[in-house]
Amino acid sequence: MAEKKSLLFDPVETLHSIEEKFEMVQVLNEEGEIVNEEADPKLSDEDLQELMSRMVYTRILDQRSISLNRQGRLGFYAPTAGQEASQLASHFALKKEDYILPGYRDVPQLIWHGWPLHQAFLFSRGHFMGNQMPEGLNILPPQIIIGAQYIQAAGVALGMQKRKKEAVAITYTGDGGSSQGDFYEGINFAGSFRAPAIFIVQNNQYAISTPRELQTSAKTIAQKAVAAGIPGVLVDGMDPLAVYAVTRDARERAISGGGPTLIETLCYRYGPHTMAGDDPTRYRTSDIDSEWEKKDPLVRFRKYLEAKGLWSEEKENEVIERAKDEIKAAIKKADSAPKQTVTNMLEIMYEDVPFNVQEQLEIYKAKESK
Ligand SMILES: Cc1ncc(C[n+]2csc(CCOP(=O)(O)OP(=O)(O)O)c2C)c(N)n1
Repeated sequence: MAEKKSLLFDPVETLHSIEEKFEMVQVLNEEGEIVNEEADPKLSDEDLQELMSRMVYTRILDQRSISLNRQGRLGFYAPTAGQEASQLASHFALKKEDYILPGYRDVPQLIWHGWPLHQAFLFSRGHFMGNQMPEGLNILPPQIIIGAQYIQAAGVALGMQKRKKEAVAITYTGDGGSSQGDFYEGINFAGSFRAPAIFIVQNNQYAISTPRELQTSAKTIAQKAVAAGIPGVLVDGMDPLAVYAVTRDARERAISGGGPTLIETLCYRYGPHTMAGDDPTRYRTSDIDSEWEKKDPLVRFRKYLEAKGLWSEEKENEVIERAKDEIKAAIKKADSAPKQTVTNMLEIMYEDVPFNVQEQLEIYKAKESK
């Protein structure tokens, strides 16, 4: 029997020492106090108020979308409450030229990038007009295939690099998405070409009912960046200032040739996975819910802004009323879209329609013109 050779290093020790380095970045604690002066992005008063307005607006949009879904006036919907800092503060660090490759829960970032609300509602209803993005709006429709957007983001970022654009491709998936092959291929490929991409994993603790602990034996998802040779950051996803600072840095690194970054935002979804029958009480306890509610991004940001004299109940109510009015107008506009036909679907699918589809197209045109 060969003599057991000892390695020059201890791989278990190496693993642990790497894992320990991925500490969570936090700027604002649960009490709304700055705990990391150095990392404070020092946003202007106007920017702080704008970011708060967007988070409040989006919480209302979430509540309204849930009730519109229950009334049968919306189709597919994935609730967003609890993830506002992860979604909106990361988006706040972007520029119009940046490209967003979202997952199905990332409607808020698309709205703030310029996706008209009535189109988001049409998307939810599966109406083709929801996916006809306005010219110059750099977004793709929300991806339903888990993780597929990671590969597409690597490609879009590479395209931007080749065209010498000063812009990034940003993509979002969940903790479940980080177990997909596409996730690894995307971050590895982008790293290999130093493509200007930002890969965000919103770790909201559950992939439908599968808890984060079952997803991987890695201590953090951020550390998966190491194997791709790119920077990885673990950030408090309920802290808008930390999420903003980390994404801003990743963007700067990307556009200055430093390649992609993987960001894991620790957050929580308060609602069900989607409105299609998920019941979170079957896999989460109310104790876990209340632990996370204490970390609420809106609560801590409100405290922070109020202490600075930048926020009030009156301001918040103004945003709530505006959100309600705009949502009402947008759903009315979505209602006035023409009824979708099979012809519509077949016509927009191909540039050159294959003969067999052409045959079907003729049949449906005849049927639908009656
Ligand atoms: C490739 C693929 N496999 C399975 C599904 C079904 N599915 C839809 S959502 C989901 C869980 C995703 O969880 P996570 O990535 O953590 O994102 P979250 O919904 O929590 O935001 C699964 C398995 C899918 N849409 N695509």
